[in-house]
Amino acid sequence: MFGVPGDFNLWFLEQSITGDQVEFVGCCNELNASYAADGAARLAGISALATTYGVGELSSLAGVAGAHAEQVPIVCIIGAPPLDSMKKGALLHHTLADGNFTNMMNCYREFTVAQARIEPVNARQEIDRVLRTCLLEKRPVYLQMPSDVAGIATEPITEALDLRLPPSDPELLRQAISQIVSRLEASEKPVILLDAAADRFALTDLLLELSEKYGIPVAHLIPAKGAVSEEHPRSIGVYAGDGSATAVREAVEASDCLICVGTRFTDVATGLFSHNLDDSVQINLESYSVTINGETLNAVDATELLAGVLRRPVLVRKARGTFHSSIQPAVSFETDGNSIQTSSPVTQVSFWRSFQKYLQPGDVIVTDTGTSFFSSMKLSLPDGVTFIAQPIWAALGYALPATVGACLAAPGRRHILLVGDGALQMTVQELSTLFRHDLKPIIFLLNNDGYTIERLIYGVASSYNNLHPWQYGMLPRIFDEHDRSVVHRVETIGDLEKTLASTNKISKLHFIEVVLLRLDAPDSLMHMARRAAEFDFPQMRRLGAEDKTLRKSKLQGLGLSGNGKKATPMGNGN
Ligand SMILES: Cc1ncc(C[n+]2csc(CCOP(=O)(O)OP(=O)(O)O)c2C)c(N)n1
Ligand SMILES: [Mg+2]
Repeated sequence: MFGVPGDFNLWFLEQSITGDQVEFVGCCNELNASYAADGAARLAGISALATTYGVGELSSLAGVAGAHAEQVPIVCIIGAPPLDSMKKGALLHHTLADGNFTNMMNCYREFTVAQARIEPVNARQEIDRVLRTCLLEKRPVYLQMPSDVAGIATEPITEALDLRLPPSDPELLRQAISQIVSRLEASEKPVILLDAAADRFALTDLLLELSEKYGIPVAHLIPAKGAVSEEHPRSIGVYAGDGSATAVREAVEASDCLICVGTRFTDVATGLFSHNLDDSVQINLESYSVTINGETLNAVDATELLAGVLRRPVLVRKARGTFHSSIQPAVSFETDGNSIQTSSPVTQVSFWRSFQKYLQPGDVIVTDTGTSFFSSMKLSLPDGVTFIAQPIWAALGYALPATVGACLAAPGRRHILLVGDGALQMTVQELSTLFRHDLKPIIFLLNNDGYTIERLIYGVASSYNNLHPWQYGMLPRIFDEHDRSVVHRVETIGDLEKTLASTNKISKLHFIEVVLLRLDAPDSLMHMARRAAEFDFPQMRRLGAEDKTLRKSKLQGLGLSGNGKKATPMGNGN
C-alpha cells in the first residue's frame, strides 16, 4: 500500500500497519504514490493507494486515470472526514467549504470501476463488492473511509473472497468453441494478436498452447510488449501498422483468421492508425465475451473458452512450422553511420544496441514517455522480461515512482529504469523512496538536454522544450546520506561499455547519466514524430513552405544542420 498520510486517514493507517499483512510505503507525494502503486500492481496483481480527502486524492487522480487506461488494478482508499460531519455538510478543510461531500467521489467515478463510501452498516458487503470488481475488471476502484469508521470491529472474516467469474452460459460457450475451432480448421493463415489484456487476465499461457497446437504465429501490440518473450519460437514480434517489420505486417494483415485478444487500436499502437486490418476475419476475445463473424457472444469466459478449444481434437493439421526463424521482428537498431570506436560519443543507436546485449532473462524494465519508451520498443525481450510503461496514458514522470513499486513487488529481480531528463525532473523525489527502502535498481538517465521527443514533433528550438539543466550526478547524494549508490557519467562508447560491465554487481543502486545530443533519435522515432505533427497540427500543412522556411532558419540559428544533428555545443539549454 502506497500513499501519504493526512489527518483523515491516520486512524486507518494505524490499523493497517498493525500486524504484518500490509506494508505501508510513504511516497513523497500522492501522484508519485499512484504511479508506485501502478508499478507494484503490474507485478503483484493488485496494490493499494492510501490518500487523504480532497487534496490528497485529487493529487493522485491523474495516476489513477492512467491505471484505468492501462488496465491496472489499484484499490484507492481515501481517508474521509467523520461520517456525521459529511452528512451534515460541515465546512471542513480539504473541501471547497461548501458542504459538498459528493464532488470528490464523483471525480473518481469517471476513472474507477466501483466506488463506495464505507459505513458501519454496509462495510462488509461494500468492501467485498469493490475489491471483487477491482480484481475481476483489472482496473482501479475507490473506497471512501470516514475517519471514525476505520477500525470499527466487524464479524470475523472466515471465507476468502470469491474471485471466480460467473460461469459461462453453457450454450453460448459451446457455440463459441465450435465456431472458433471451425474457423481455425478452415484458416490458411491464422495469427494471434495480443494486447495488454492477455497478460492482465492471465490468458497468455493458454494462448501459447493454442498457438502450439494449431501452429499459429503470435504477434503483439505495443502495450503487450513482454507478455510473450520475443525469443519464443512462435513470436513474430510487434505489429504497429506500417511501423512493423514487413514480414510481421504481411502476416497480420493477410491473416484469414486474426484472433485479437483485448485489442485496442490506439494511435501509438498503430503508428497513428496506419494499420490495415479486415474486421471480417477477426475473432475478438475479451475476458468475458467473444465476437466471431460479427456476432458478440456475451457470458463467455475467455479462460473456459480457450480451454474448451484446446480440448477439441485438431482435425486438419496444417504444416505451419516455426515462425520465429522465418519472420524476424525488427530487432535491429539501425546503424548511425559512425565508426564504432571507444572514443566515439554515445548515440541513441549505440546506446540501445549495447543495451540490447545487456538485457538478461527475468529483468524488469521500466521506461518513461520520451525517447526512452519509443526506442525501447525495438528491443527484443528475452524470456521472462517484464516490460512496464504507459503506452496509452503516457504520463511523463511515471517510470521512476513505478520502479519503486516494481522493486518492492518483485525484490528478487533485476530492475532497470530508463528515464529522460524531462521525466526525471517531474517525479525525482522518489529517488528518496528508493533509498528509504534500500532498493537497488539500475537507472539510466538519458540526458539529451530537454524535451527531445517534443522538439521532434514541434518547436525544435523553442524555449518551451528546454529544461533547466541540473547536476544530475549529485542527486543520489542529496537523497541519501549513506553511500548506497554508484554514479556514472557516460559520454563515449568506451564509458558505456565500462559502465555496463561494472553494474553486474547490484549491491548498490546505479545511477547512470548517459549524455546524448539534443536531437539524436532513431529514424523510426523521427518518422513517428513527423506523423504526430501532421496529425496534431493539420494547419501546418496549410502553412506549407512558410513553416519549412521557419523551421530551417531556426535550425540554422541554433547551429544545427537540417538532419537534426548538433554541429556545435548547445550551451546550458535555455
Ligand atoms: C504529465 C505529462 N506532461 C506532459 C507530457 C508531454 N510530454 C511527452 S514527452 C515529453 C518530453 C519528454 O522529455 P524527456 O523525458 O527528457 O525525454 P526525451 O524525449 O528528451 O528523451 C513531454 C513534455 C506528458 N506526456 N505527460
Ligand atoms: Mg530529454
